[in-house]
Amino acid sequence: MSENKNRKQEQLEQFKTDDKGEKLTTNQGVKVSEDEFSLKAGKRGPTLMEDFHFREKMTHFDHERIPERIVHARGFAAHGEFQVYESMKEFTKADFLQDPSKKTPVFVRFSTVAGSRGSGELARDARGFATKFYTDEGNYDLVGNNIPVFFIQDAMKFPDLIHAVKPEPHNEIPQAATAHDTFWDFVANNQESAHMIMWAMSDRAIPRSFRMMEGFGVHTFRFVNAEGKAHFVKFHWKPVLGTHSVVWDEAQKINGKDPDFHRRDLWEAIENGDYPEYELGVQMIPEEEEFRFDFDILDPTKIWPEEDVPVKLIGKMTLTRNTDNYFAETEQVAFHPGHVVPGIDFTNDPLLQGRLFSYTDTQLIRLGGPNFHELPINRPVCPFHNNQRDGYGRQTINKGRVSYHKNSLAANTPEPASEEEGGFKHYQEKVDGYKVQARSDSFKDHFSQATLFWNSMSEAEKQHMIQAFSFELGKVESESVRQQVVDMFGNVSMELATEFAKAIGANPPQGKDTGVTKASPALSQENTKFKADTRKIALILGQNFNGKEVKPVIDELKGKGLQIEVISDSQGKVTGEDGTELDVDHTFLTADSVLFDAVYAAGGEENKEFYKQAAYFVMEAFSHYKPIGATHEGRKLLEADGMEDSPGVVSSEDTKSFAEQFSKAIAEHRHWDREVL
Ligand code: HDE
Repeated sequence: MSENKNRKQEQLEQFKTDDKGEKLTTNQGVKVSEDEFSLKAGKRGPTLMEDFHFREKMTHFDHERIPERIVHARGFAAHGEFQVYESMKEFTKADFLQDPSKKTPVFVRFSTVAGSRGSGELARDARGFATKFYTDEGNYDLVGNNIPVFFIQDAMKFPDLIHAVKPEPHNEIPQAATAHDTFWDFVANNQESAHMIMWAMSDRAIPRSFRMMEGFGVHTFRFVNAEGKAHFVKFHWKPVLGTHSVVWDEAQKINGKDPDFHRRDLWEAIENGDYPEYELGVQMIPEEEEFRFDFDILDPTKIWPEEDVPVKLIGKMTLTRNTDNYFAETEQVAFHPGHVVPGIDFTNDPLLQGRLFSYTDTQLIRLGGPNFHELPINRPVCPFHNNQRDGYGRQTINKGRVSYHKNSLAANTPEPASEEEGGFKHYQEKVDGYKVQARSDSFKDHFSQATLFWNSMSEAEKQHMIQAFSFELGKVESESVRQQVVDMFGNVSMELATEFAKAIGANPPQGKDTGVTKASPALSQENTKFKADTRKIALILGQNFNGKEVKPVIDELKGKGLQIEVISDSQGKVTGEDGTELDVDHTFLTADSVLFDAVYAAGGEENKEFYKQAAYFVMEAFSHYKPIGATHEGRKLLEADGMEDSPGVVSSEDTKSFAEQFSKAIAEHRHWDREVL
């Protein structure tokens, strides 16, 4: 494991312990002489209560679990650093956004939303993308998702949304899936969800990797500079490797073959030194221009199209270190959108306002009391002083008699800091209105941006969405709910709703859609970055393969930053006809094409069983539009179904330009223009 030290790492070091090589003790420090057999009255007699080691060991075990997060239970995290490109002084006084030479430690947790802690990672779902910046002015949490909008506009509805999406209450089915009646019933009866549903039914909801997805703060926040001038701001994370997804059939299979696919990918990338990178982007709107748009900029079901409000890339985050202990770090980390620093402030987005309550509240039950900020992973790297005292699990030993303000016995300290001294001053927004429980009229257009999203998709992406709606609603039992959803999405796009209505045997939608013709090219993954770096190739090899020619190809592909794993029919080694020996990483039994980005079939000795399994492997990868490379006997695998001339299939008799062509095909990610057989 790499040891990239930063201030947070140094702080965490103080809490780490390594039991290797030590004598076993109780938690009281008493050395233990027996750890296999409890104390009994006679070898075959009853266990005695006075066996304090047994009692302590069992009690601790009985209490090992804490409640999982009510949402985002399944997550995975890593440490890293953030650096701003140039000072953002003009817009914000946030200290960590001033100095390009300053490195701010971060801890990032990615998650799915609906599934339990043990659920498969390739569920069709939004992904959480929560970043804790350990700044010199205190912790700043950017608690975002990989989708820039949300299902609802007001936090009041969050419990309803989550009740509808979670497994149904009578039988706890289905796990980590939206394809069931209560979810779609919620959607049809809460039509503000339309835009978010378009994203959830798109490829965004089945990312290839945590390293290849965008992140969004979702809400509109405020940047405030030293002069007190404010800008509305939306936050974006842009992955350096581009935004890429798997296909739905593949996602479902990955959940069976490797339910840890995403965490394994992140863990291995970091262990290999392929540090995941994301650029931080901001969209900013001056306070005076709040009403310039045809949507309300406080509405969390709306994006600010990038073509209208450009994303300014202001810095980069690099994840450089895996955790030492999943529970202590990933499970105990407590994020909160209300953890802000001077220079970053809130807006009246009613979803954000409600979140400001929920996150502390949930930690109180999950982490068992008000002292969760003292857990090593949650501690700021700057000092903290106040008059809060006591509570479960208190670790700080506050000296002195004074725990109140104002006082004279401690010279009125700890004392509030002035703004110049770094004291947080809430942005002074003028608020004037009646107390009402209502939706603003400016929040009532639920469909225009959903149509904008549809218009922005490529043909392949549109097909994937039609299939996603057809799958999800195909699992809904209530005909009435199915029809309600068809009619609802007729407002978004008649084309989309008519297509999936056909697939699920519903009536076509009536009426007409919004008629919005605008598109936002930035929304299509077709316009993302394409790179071959770090992509995983399954190399299919049999005994007596052409070692002389294949080995240089392997070296060249590795040189281009690709990861290669050898697949064969049995474990151990494969030996080329020239004596080249390679370790077999997996057999056809322990691996599957869905776990790789590309397949390179280089073949080997004739063997019917080998070729049967290899042919299935290649065929499956082909059906998921993946790049296929074939040389030598491997080329035979392409003959059967006439794959040879398809896009993204690189087959070559001589290996000279093969690696070059193959890695180009890999960089393209998937070959959607391929006719799948
Ligand atoms: Fe969350 N959300 N959320 N959420 N959320 C939680 O807090 C909540 C929302 C997000 O890796 C919970 O510590 C309400 C939007 C992430 O630990 C809880 C509302 C966005 C994570 C909670 C929302 C998010 C959470 C559960 C509607 C994207 C995981 C455990 C008003 C901007 C953080 C916890 C991690 C977690 C409440 C909506 C992102 C219950 C009430 C919108 C990434 O407090």
